[in-house]
Amino acid sequence: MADNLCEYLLAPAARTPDKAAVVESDESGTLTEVSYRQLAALVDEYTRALEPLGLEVGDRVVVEAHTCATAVALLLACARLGLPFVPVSPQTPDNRLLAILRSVEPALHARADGVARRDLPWAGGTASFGRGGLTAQGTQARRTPRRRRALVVDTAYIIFTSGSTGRPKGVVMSHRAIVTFLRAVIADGLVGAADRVASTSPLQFDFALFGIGIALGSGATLVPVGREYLDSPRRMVGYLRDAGVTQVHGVPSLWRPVLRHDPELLKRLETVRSVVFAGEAFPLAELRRLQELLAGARLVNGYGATESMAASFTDVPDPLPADQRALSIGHAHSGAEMTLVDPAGRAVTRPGVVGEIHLRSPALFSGYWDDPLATAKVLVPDPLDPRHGQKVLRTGDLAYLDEHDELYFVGRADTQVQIRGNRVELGDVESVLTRLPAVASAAATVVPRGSDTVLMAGVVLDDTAAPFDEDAALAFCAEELSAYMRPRRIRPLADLPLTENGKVDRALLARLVTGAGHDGRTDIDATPRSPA
Ligand code: HFR
Repeated sequence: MADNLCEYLLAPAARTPDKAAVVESDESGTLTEVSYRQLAALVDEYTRALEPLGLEVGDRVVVEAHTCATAVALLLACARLGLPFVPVSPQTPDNRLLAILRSVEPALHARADGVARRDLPWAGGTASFGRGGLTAQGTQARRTPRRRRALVVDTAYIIFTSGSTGRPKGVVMSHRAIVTFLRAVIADGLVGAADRVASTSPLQFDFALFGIGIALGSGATLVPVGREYLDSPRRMVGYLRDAGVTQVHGVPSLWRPVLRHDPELLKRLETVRSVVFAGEAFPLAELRRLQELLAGARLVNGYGATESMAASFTDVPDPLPADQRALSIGHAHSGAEMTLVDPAGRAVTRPGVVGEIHLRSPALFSGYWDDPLATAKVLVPDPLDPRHGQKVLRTGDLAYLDEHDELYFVGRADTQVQIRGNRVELGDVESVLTRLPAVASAAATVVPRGSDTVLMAGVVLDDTAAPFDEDAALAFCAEELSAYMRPRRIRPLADLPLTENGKVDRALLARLVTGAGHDGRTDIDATPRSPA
């Protein structure tokens, strides 16, 4: 059925079999192409290897791999057989992988060739897979299947989000949801068959699945960029250039090293015609520099959550107006709609009024794996008319409308920072800090201090910067920010701390800027530095 994820993504194999589906570098660093025909042959081979293992529609398969042709082929083979895949990256720590294994109880944990075997107290079936095929060990004997056919309402994949609070939540996405979403985004013109789409996120982040989905769904070419190419600006730009990449996907932190250490390199990316960034707001000072250096490239602000993969794709104005202080997240992709709802459940339609984004869409997730309570909190009756029974996604994100009916992201409802009763936008504090001459990037966070919460900030300096003068920085903040928004301390950092998916890790930042030592005492207990 066309709405099966595998059938949808392999469709180009019939039309353009010899076109490159995936371009990747082999161990010697040589770029190799895998055509749609070759990818389809790999999917057939893995399907034949999986069928005799006694797996049934709905049985999960954990796939541990980097984004590469064989991993894509295994994801598609699972999708063809109605086996939900659960992608994890080799960097996933043992205890987190164990928590995922214990939660989804997979029939198989498949590891890509080259990924180290882990010694985990887990007794399920395992497999290894690569160009030579898939070999399984220890799967249970064939049992009489209760379900024979994979339907579009069945689960295509389960992505575990880092879940800011407590245990990781498994976002369950059906074939129908993800295929409907990909079709809409491709129809909206984000990518075309002539594109070569670079994917830079780890496989357990659905930004990686997004790259696979829109590249193959549009008959374009996927260019996964390995971690070894992302650490050095020269290697990253060289790889994107050699592979003839036309569209680059990545979180804002992808661009931070090259913007800081070697910005002129970006002028060599003549083939890059568009950049899609997602995951968190792109700091405007850095975005302006990226826009200047990638002259003429289309910059797209992709907004959304794993629970619907994404919601909107909004072009950054070129040039970004100097007085613009926030990026628009525009309108939902075709076939979906974002509305703002106030705390009383009423629609917010007046410009400038903050409300919580609710997403109506056929591409919503099925629920959190094995967690009906968490599901009920976000898949809610439509607050604007609960009678029709159709659920909407309560995103937990706050935004306001401008006079052109465009949405502007303000922050997360659960990380709304209140300092002495005032709502603080960390982004506003960070954008003031990036105006300091020596500061390349900045991040702010709050740290509890007794009954109070104190605002703290970390800054990353330009290579050319003189030693950081905290007092001068604090004095600048005193001129630019109202008292309750001034950071108590501003600490220089080598780099902004990042989560596994490349977003700024504010919990780690809090520990770094308070210099919490082993004894847990922090130097914040010393006399406060910011001027009265
Ligand atoms: C997110 C969600 C995947 C593929 C997301 C393509 C796109 C988007 C995704 C990635 C993600 N400006 N805040 C933004 N699934 Br396009 O980050 N998913 S998530 O579930 O891990 O996190 C949350 O991240 C959202 O609820 C927002 O709070 C925040 N966020 N994009 C943006 C953003 C600001 N563009």
